[in-house]
Amino acid sequence: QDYTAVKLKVLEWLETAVKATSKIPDGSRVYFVAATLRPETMYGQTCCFVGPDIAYGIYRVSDDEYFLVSERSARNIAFQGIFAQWGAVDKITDILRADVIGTLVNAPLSINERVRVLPMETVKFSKGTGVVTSVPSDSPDDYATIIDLTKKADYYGIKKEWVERDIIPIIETPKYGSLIAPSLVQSMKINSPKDPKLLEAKEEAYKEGFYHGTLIYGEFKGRPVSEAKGLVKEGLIISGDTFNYAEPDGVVISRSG
Ligand code: ZZB
Repeated sequence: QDYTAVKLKVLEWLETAVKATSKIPDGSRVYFVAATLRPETMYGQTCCFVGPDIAYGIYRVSDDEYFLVSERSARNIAFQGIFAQWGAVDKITDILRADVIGTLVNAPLSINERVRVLPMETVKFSKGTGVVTSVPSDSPDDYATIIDLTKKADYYGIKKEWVERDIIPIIETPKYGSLIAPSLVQSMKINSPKDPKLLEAKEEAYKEGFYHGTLIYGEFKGRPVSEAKGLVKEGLIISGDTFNYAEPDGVVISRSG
């Protein structure tokens, strides 16, 4: 699978992260790195998700740059010429999800420039970087999670205002209007982030968005998604906000690593 890895720069850690992040040299940049298949939707990011029971770490890229990703993906990144030394992983510290919930990060290109790190129960340890950037306008999984987090903010120990951000229309489709994900979640009567119907909703959203969608926001407004995808991605690579991240197919990796 070929992903675009999006770098969300840490602007402010919460108190809970102080201990875990104490080994990061002062003045360094730390990024939550999210794997996406939809670079053209980055305008609509509203938060950044981390999953339960995933071994996360902070990894050294260079003296003043660090990535927060899953342990598993750090080992993949090491073989893609991103870290200082080919094949070598330099972990500064382990990170628990509880350490980083609420961290304030910068979401490149998004209308919501500053977004929070929030919990998502359905993040898989075995896919991407274990960090997911949330686009509730176009991802049914993200929309279903946002609804759940809003309802149960106290339970998750998060602030409502971290979740309730502007969901702006970025892609227009003939079938679902300009908010594909909310439209599908409502019409399919999906009311939990664990609803199995989300798989079908995701496939439908991918298909409609890609084949029939038009970008209605940003620099490439008016272009079909199939065309805009590459253009947005190229811009993000040139600006240094993303890099290509490939994942080996069909490789079974044990949980303990
Ligand atoms: C932003 C985005 C915007 C995404 C969208 C999708 C959509 P797939 O299709 O199953 O290969 N993702 C990435 N890593 C994980 C993970 N470890 N666990 C759970 N979800 C993950 O999955 C690729 C997409 O799933 C990625 O693209 C990411 O969310 C999420 F409008 O990034 B995406 C219709 C989908 N729309």
